[in-house]
Amino acid sequence: MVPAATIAQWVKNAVEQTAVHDLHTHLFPPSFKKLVLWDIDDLLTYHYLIAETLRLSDISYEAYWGMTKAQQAQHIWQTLFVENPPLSEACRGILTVLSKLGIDTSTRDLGAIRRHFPASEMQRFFDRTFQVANCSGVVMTNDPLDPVEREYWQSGTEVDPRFKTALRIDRILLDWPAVAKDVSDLGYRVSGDISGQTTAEVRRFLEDWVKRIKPLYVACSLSPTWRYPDDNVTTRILDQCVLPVAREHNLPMALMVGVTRGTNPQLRLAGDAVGKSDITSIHRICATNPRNKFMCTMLARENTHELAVAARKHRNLLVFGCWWFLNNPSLIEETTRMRIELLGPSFVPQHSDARVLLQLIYKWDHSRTVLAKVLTDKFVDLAATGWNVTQNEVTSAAKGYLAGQFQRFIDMKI
Ligand code: HDL
Ligand code: ZN
Repeated sequence: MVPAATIAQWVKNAVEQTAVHDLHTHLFPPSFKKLVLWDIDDLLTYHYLIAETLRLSDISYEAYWGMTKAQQAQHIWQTLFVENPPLSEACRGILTVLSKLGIDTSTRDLGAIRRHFPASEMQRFFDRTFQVANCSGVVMTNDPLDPVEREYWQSGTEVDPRFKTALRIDRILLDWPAVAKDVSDLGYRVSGDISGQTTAEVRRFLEDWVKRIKPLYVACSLSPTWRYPDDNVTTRILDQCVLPVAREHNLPMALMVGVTRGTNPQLRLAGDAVGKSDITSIHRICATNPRNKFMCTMLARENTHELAVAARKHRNLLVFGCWWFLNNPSLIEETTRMRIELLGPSFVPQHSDARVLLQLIYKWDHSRTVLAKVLTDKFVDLAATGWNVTQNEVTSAAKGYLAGQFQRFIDMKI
């Protein structure tokens, strides 16, 4: 029987040495300058840390939002790293980034740390980050209704090949009829009601953006109250516009379910929360659209188990990631262990959700550590049955979890 220590080494090597293809981020290529976040001040003003700071600081929301980004970063550093122990996952992440980049934090002096990130070095940090994170590529979140981003696409801006696309359609699905004017202003004959012409024109809008950005999948985030089917515009747009276009182009529809937007508006992007969602809707949408492929991640821990069971029932459903409030070591371990036990190799354990380039370094370092721990246990359990575990088998499993399973699902013809 292969010794547990040997298996542990095989798993550690395989997980560390396998390049990850990160299937969901909010990153942009260096050419999308106005949308790039990459340095220490961007890291510190990540919305997770804003929420944590405003719990410990006595500053008012107005006073915080009235600061410059540099002042906000200084206040967050002082509050979370100097006056308090940086114990949260988001704080630890920043220290992991700095450590992996060889930056000394012993002085706890933000000014000294800032000097490692001159604006002129941005491009070099792109290459260094992908290399340190061992990441082969990331999938962006591309919103054609964001005027700043749209301008880059319509002007033919060059896109670094490491940056793949995903067509994000929250507003099309959730903000009808209010969004109809924005779509109409782009030259599509749509109106507030989902009448015949509007349906055809929404499909044409989707088709145009599929052709323009060549997405790997179409995505939307949904609230805990989302139901499918429902007697509302969201279901009609899904059934009459989105799912037909996705089917025609063999594109998965990524359903990211469970976010309650703007629970505390004073926190802006940091103000979203989580709610338990309806798993029956996932079963129904997969079962009634057997020629569509669906990716799904759910934000509530309570939905994790039933989502993994749902994936066992629908071969057109790919479960992915420990999303957002689940992206913490304790919950990544619990979730990944349970998913391997229920799904074996056929799921994607993690995505980074990175918004700031350097986050790739910590989000993947932390997740790889947990994945390696769980995968070691599972292969040791296999060896205990007398199964002759091989190093190739371990390497193949790691490659599947970090890139292969996603690619297989993208390529799959249903
Ligand atoms: O809707 C989403 O894609 C979420 O990931 C949100 O962007 C969220 O603010 C986030 O960044 N989570 O990590
Ligand atoms: Zn996201």
